[in-house]
Amino acid sequence: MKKILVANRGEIALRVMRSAKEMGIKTVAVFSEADRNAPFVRYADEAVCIGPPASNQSYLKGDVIIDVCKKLGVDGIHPGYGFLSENADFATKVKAAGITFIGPSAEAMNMMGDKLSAKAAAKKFNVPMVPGSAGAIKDLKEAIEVALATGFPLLIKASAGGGGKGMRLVEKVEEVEEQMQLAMSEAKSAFGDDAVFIEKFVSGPRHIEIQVLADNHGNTVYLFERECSIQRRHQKVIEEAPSSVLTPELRKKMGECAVDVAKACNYSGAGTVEFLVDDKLNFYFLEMNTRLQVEHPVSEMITGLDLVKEQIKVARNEKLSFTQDDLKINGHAVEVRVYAEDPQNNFLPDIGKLETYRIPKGTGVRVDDGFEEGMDIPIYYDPMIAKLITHGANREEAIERMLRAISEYKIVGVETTLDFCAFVLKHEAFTSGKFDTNFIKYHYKPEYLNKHSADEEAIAALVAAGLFEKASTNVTAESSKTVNYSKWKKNRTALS
Ligand code: MV4
Repeated sequence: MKKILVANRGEIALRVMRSAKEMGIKTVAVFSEADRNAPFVRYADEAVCIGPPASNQSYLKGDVIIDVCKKLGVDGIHPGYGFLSENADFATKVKAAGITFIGPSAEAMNMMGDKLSAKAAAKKFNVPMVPGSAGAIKDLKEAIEVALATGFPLLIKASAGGGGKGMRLVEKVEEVEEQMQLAMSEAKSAFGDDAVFIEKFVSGPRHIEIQVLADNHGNTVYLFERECSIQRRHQKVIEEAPSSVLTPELRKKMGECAVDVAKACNYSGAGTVEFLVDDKLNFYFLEMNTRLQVEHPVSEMITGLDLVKEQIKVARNEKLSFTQDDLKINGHAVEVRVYAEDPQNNFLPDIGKLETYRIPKGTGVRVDDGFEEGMDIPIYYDPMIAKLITHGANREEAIERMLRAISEYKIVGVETTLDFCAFVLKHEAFTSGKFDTNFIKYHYKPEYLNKHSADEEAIAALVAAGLFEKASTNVTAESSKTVNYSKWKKNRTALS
């Protein structure tokens, strides 16, 4: 493989190209008109504009992207995450054009893209699953029978769904009919497929996923777990590896189940098997993601592997160069997603210019970003500015390092989720490890971040009273963890 096209944008395009470069592989970027000045476009050896900003006129234009490959003599496509990464039709067309799709087969994508066929495949390997319907619910009569056999509360889920879309909670039998109809019509309009199934509701679960890697010679390994329970409306906020609740025995059990799921679909490359883990540490297979995930760096930090390199080697038909026994967990890694969103305003995307943009540095800090100072955050795409990852000898050190890195990160021009992440990282429920997928719902209120303005008002009052110099040590000691330095400085200038 001599030349790879990255069918993606932003931080992940850059991250993929870096690994390709290390392997001596040339890179091609495709970009929309909104991304003309983005770092990933400049980083690539060649770059081609493929259309207007809207994704469906650029990054989702599979045929246009394949044409670029043919013109430029590209022999592999890396799809990143999102966009075309889990599109089986695209993978089929890429293969038909004689280009290597750096990812699993279209068959594996189709099987795992549909939750019911994924569960059917996993069942053959006795992978534990939440009790519920064996297949799609055909009619109301069956729905009521299955509901009564399963017990309440239960969930109706769309087979084609993911990320919580088309999921309905049902608390008593009288609600089954209405919720079935709603679930089916939601599924039909969102995915063009009204197949739904029933699962017993697991309350307060953890979301723990296993990274797997498979070659085309029958070797499949697990690269341990990622704890992804800290989510807000199905959007992950903080991820870490390893999870603080898994014992070595449970880790091995879940890892082996994940390998079984990968084998069940003849998986190739890097993939992720998602599980729910309940308060008694029972685990249940949910679904498999057939792509490189946003949060893959935490797995890289604890294993020392470069997952993109491994993907490329597998796509070149190489054998894995290590076995399960060679893999060991080294320390602890945490990732926070830095979004251009306003945590004070219901996390609405906050678009604008990165007037000041300075990233944290130092021991154990990794920043995967796609922006530079002076750039605008485009409105057309996901508002993630960066992923900030820290690694330490243990969980405490990784968290301390993350708080230090967050305090060094200087972003002016847009609101970000950095302070919100610091709030979570300092919370007792997080530091103790005793949290589940309801953490944000239970523990976060926008007022909790108002410390800024409270501090600033206190400082203003002290300055006015001529006491600022004397009292400042106390104020900073109290507030240095939450005060955004740039705002602080701006205010001081305004006041003095
Ligand atoms: C569940 C569940 C409880 N019980 N299934 C949400 C997204 C989709 N991938 C699966 N999801 C869930 N499935 C049963 N039987 C709770 C969730 C869930 C959730 C899962 C992972 C991470 C965050 C979540 C937030 C709310 C609900």
